[in-house]
Amino acid sequence: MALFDELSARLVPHGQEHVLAFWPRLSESQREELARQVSVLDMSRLSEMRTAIDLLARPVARELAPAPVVELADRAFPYRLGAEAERARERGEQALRDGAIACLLVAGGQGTRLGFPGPKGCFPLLPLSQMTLFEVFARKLLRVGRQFGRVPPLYVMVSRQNEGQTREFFEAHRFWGLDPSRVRFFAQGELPSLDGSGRLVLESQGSLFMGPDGHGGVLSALARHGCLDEMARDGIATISYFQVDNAQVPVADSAFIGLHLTRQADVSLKVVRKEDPSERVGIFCADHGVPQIVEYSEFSETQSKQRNPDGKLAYWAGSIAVHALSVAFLRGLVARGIDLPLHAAHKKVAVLNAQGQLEEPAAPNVYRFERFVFDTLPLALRVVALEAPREEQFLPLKNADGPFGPDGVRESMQTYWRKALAHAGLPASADAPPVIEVDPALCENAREIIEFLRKPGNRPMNLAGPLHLR
Ligand code: UD2
Repeated sequence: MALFDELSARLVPHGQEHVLAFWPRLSESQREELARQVSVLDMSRLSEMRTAIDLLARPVARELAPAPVVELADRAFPYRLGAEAERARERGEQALRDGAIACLLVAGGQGTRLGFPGPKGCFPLLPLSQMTLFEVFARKLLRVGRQFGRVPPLYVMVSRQNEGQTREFFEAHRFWGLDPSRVRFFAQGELPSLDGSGRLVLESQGSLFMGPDGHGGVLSALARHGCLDEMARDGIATISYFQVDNAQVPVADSAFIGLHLTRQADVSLKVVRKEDPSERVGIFCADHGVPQIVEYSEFSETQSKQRNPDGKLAYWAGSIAVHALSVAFLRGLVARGIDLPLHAAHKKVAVLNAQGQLEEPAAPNVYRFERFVFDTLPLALRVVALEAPREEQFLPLKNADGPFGPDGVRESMQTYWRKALAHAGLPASADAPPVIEVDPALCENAREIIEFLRKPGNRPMNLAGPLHLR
């Protein structure tokens, strides 16, 4: 059968024949590319996509209530964990010594809001060294290795768009001293988009408008690339999951991992106390008694603002997108053929008109689809949420400016380290505070830097100029 007929046979039964409307005008290579896209499309997903669109218009009725969280014992700087998490730390440390932990960095996003021309992990963030986010995580891992005698393997989820650049960046920097054989890149999947009539959207005459399938694509991507089997074979029971945007994230927090293990959880998460009801973080809560994260865009304003009699927000537990995931649990989902649900978002996207020209829309015109990793929560038998100190562990680089832009993030880092130094008896001058940078391979948080500065010889003599602690 000719290629055109083969593709038609796939598309026509689903009312998608318009995808081939420009076939006669395409070059041989354009035809090949379109054929590749169409042949890997899973047509059975179309109905799932339409359901996701319907859910946008008519969300299912939820019965929400706050869900239990293991809270901090003390929120005063530099913070204390609760007794249970503190006890669990030993278990987490043993797991790290045993090599039973893998780190998983999701870095497949497009970073549109930051407006940086490249993978977000290549962004030079630290104020003195211009260290990039990828190097920050690599150095944090090296530190874990020094502490526990083994550097956990690092799995990096990338997308088709940024895989090449990400790999090249790691290679150009020789993986910052990590063992390249212990760094595994794997590409997430892609999903097409639909217009208001449920038709596949074209971005050019010879290609569909595709996008990464969300960080929830991690489940099928880990399975497809054989990573879950590899982990099981290597004795890795737990994945320490984090996002590329969080510059302050502890990459393998022993207390958190230990709590996940002692409570025999399938999925665990970290939350911070929301002060501002409109903060754009997912809310950890229970729906009909089932713990889950409801994304900020799906949470009603009334609920976000609901307060307890003491005036505190009822739904205070904001997810910082840090998880511990049980490998056995994920393998179980895959074995049962379970994938995470699709979420639709209505976006403004320039698409082809019937004449084959790109047209900028005036209003949202296209439905894009993503899966969210936190949809593993309702599938889990046991879930644990641990409160994390915000200033210490949550400093995401999201936007081009504002508090979550590069300057805002650097400023918050400065405030944090200055506070830590003041606690160590080194108060900065209020008029001309020095710029401080702490090597992530040296110390991860205020408690550690205070300890470090207490050791003889580590105290900086001069607080007048930039202070690079490494
Ligand atoms: C995410 C959470 C939000 C909150 C916040 C904390 C979602 C939908 N929302 O918001 O609840 O916890 O983070 O900072 O997760 N990524 C991929 N592939 C994709 C899409 C994203 O790898 O297809 C990665 C991306 O590289 C980044 C992370 O996932 O590391 C977060 O993505 P985002 O920026 O879309 O999430 P955001 O800020 O809306």
